This record gives sequence, structure tokens and C-alpha cells, in this order.
Amino acid sequence: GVRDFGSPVRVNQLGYLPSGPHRATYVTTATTPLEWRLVDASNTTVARGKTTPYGADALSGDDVQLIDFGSYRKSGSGFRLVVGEDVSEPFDIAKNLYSKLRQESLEYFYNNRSGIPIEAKYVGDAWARAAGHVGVAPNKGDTSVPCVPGSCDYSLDVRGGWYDAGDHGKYVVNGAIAAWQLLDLYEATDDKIALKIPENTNRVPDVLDEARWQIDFLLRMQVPAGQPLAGMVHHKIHDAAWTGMALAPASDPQPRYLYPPSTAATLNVAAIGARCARVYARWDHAFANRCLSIAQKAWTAALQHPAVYAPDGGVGGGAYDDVKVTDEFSWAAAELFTATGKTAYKRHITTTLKAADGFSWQETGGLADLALARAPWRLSILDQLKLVGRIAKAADTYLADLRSQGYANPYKPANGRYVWGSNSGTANNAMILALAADLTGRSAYKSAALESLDYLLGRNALNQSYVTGYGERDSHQQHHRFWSHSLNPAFPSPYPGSLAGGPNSGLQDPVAQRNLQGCAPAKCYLDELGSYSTNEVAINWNSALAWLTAYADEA
Ligand code: 9MR
Repeated sequence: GVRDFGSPVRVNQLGYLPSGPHRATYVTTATTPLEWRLVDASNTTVARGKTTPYGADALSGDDVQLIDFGSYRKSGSGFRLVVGEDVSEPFDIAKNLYSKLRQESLEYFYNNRSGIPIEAKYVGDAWARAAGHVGVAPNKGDTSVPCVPGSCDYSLDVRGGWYDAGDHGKYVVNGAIAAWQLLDLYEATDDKIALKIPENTNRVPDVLDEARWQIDFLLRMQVPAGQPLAGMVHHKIHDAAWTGMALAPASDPQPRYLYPPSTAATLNVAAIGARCARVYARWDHAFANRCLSIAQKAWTAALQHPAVYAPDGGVGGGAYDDVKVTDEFSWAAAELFTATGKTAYKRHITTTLKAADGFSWQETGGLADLALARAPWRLSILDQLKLVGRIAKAADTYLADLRSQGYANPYKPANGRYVWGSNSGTANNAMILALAADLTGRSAYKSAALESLDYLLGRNALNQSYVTGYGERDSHQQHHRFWSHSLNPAFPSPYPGSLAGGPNSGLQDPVAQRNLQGCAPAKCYLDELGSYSTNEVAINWNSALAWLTAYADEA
């Protein structure tokens, strides 16, 4: 049938910062400027102006016009934009607009912890659950996990960490980049926001406590001394077969296995271990030293085994396969260089940030530059200038991409196809814009970083806020084993602040295949539990949202 996207006036359904950009998109085939009005909660017109005709937006297939109500800067709630008979969803204009989302997007991680009970006193009754995978029946537990039969003859204690996404797997490639982004968030914003987590009374910033839960797990994945491939890191641990939906982690009865080590996973641990060593040095010396020593062992092992690749395919878990690891070598080298200052690492930094690549779990070349950006004192003045130039150059592309689209979005794939997890492409490119703004002081970058949040929160082709609990038309049926309310009412909906993967041209699940044939790239999305290729949650996507909302809250 015909899909109903509600009002053609598309706004950030959470709202706008008083001092930030105030833009919206109107879907219309009209080609001449139209009058728009901003009305307040009592329906009084507080501002008016003319739309700017734009034309056909390539990736959504929509004909649109643009609205800029930047002339109005007062705070309030319940505003709406009106064009003719069409009325937008309501929104706020407020200085503290992103404070709650900044916090809840980070509390996503506590909710997805393995190996610890999720307590009602932190998350409320609906989201509380027993500890998963601690060896209490029917769980086999992650405290003594054997290798997949025939691949090694030891077991490892790999308890803890975060579940990757809607599934119960824990993957080093991806796990590391998500933890990395929380550490970078801490460094970018000096984050001291209190989170509702068990560690919130210690003296360590809560975001670092949360990241440490994951880092401790990642460090446990290293092959022990005396074993073949010692120092390498197991690629992943997950169930023998995919676990069913509407299943709490503690109820998973299946055997779980360690999958063989890979060079990519080993370099991910080298990178996160080095970043950990630098960031936690101020807070916990012993932990920082342990991180560094494991990172260095991993680095040495990766040099000895530079081409051990995790296979594509497989059952029971994601593949996270990657056969190009020059970028992982470069990222790890950059993190080790910034942590230690040792020039031996420097010659292994072979990649730079490129707008076309961005960064992701698979493409980590750009992270070398992002690592250096956090430790400029390691670089000569000339190299610092070059680094800022490269980051600004990538930001220029994202700025142009955002400005050239009817729904402002710094993500604009050159091949015209949205990828699995496209919303993280938006958030990660916005992060580069924010970083470029910090490094250059150019307000256009900052404004574009903030405007990117408009896309994620409703100013898009589907009138969809992709964040649970934020906006009138929010995603709330994301693919998740425990947050399976729409399948079984005994389970909760996603915790507020959970980001959906977003439009994916690939239609890689049966629900998408049944319902989305022929979709325009920006519309290949369904808020349905079964559409894992468009509507899953994932740690590496929420880490990007957390980074960006922390930045917006500081702005
Ligand atoms: O985010 C991953 C995406 O880049 C891949 O294209 C996709 C298919 O391999 O896998 C995504 O990651 C999923 C992982 O394999 C298993 N856990 C859920 C992840 C998010 O959907």
C-alpha cells in the first residue's frame, strides 16, 4: 500500500537550539516561494517568511522547498511550522535541548551490558533484567568459553562487555570502535555528565566507567602466552546459532564459542588499548598500564601475522569480515604513537582522513588522523597544520554534501546507495564537521554538525525521528532480542535514546524485501522489529549519536 509519512513539513521533532541553525524542509511540487508561519503553543504566529524553492531531492525522490526561521531565537515549547494547510510536528526551542538525549544515548550502553544485572534503580522496572551469560542455567556463560570446535584447545574468561546490537554476540571489530568513540567523546567535551550506572559514585567520569566495561572485555579476548598465535585477539564470541527474538540474555540456552583470531581484531585491541592507556592515565594508573602492555603485545603479534582474516558468512553471529587491514595497522600505529611518542610507530601511519571513506568499523584509515588530533603535542607545527588542513578538507566535502541536499545530511553516498547503518554515516560525518569546527573555529562547520541532528530527529524523507523517545514519530520497534515489546508485550520497547540503523538500499532482510522494493535510498526504512537491515540498534551507532549530542549540548 501507499506509505503515510504524515505532514509534509519536516522539522527536527525534538527541536532547535536558540543559537543554532533553524531550518526545515517542505515537500511540495510548487515551484514558487510560499509563505511559512511559525506558531507557538497557543497557535499565535510568532514569525513568518518565504520558502526557498529547491526542486527534486535526488536520494529521496521528493520535490521540496526549504524553510529558514533563523530570525526567531526565543525559547519555548510546542512550536509548529505551518505552510498553507500543512502543519509540522511540534518542537521546542531550548538551550538544554540535548541534555537528556546526551545522557540517555550513553545509558544505552549500560542497558546492553553483558555479565551484570541491569537494575531497576538505574533503568526503571520495565528495562530491568538479570545478568546475561554469567553461567546461571540455562546460560552456558561467558566465563569459560571454548573455541569453536577444532580451532584451539583452551577456554577463555571473556565475561562482560556490551552486546553488539539486537543480537547476543560480542565482536572485537566494532566493539573497539564503539568504546573508542566514547573515549573520544570524553576527550572532546571533558564529559562529566552523571549517568544512572552502578559506578556513578566513584570519582571517575561516568562515561569512562561505561567505556571501561567494554575495554575490560576486549582485553580478555587476547590469545594467552604459550598458545599458538599468542598475543593475537579472537575476532568474536557468539552463540552456535542466532538466538530467537523476545529472549532475555539470561535465558539464552545455547553454547557460545570463541572464533579464531584475526589481524583486524588484534589491531583493534592495539588501538583501543593505546587510547585507553592515554585517557585513563589520570584516573587509574594500573589499568592504563595494563591497557598499554596488552596493546603493545597485540601490535607485535599483528606484525608477525599481518594477513589473518576473519571469514565472511558463518552462522549465529555477524561476520565483521575485512580483508584490507592496512587501515587498521595505520589507526593502531597512530594510537600507539600518540600514547607513547615512540617514533617506531610513526612510519606505520600510512592513512589519512578522506571524505569519501569517512570512518566505520571496516574503514578505520581516517581514525589515524582523529587520533593525532587528540595529541597535537606529538607533532611538529607543520604537521599540525597539515593535519588540520586534512580534517577541514573532509569537512568541506560534508558541508557541501549537506548543503546540496533537500534534507540537509552530511552523508551523501557517491554511488547513490544508502548502506546498512546509514544513520551512523550521518552522525560520524557530523562528528568530523564538529571536530573541524573545534580545530578551525569556522562556524559553518559547527552549524552543519548541528543541522545533521535535524535529519536524525525528523527532518527527513520519512518524517521519522530515528531515536526512541524523542519526537512524535519516533522509531520504537528496533530489532532487539530483549527490547521486543512489539512481538511480546512482556518485554520492553527500546530504552529511550536508542538510534535505529536507518535507511539501507540493500534490502538485506525479508521484511525490507517484502515491503520496500523500488524504494528511493532515503526511504528504504521500516520501523519494524523484523527489519534488522534497516532498523537494528548497535553500539557503534549509539556511540556516534552520543558523541554528537554531547557536542550539541556543549554548543
Ligand atoms: O553494521 C554492520 C554492517 O556494516 C554490515 O553490512 C552488516 C552485515 O554484515 O552487519 C552489521 O552489523 C551487524 C552484525 O553483523 C551483527 N550484529 C548486528 C549488527 C548491526 O546490524
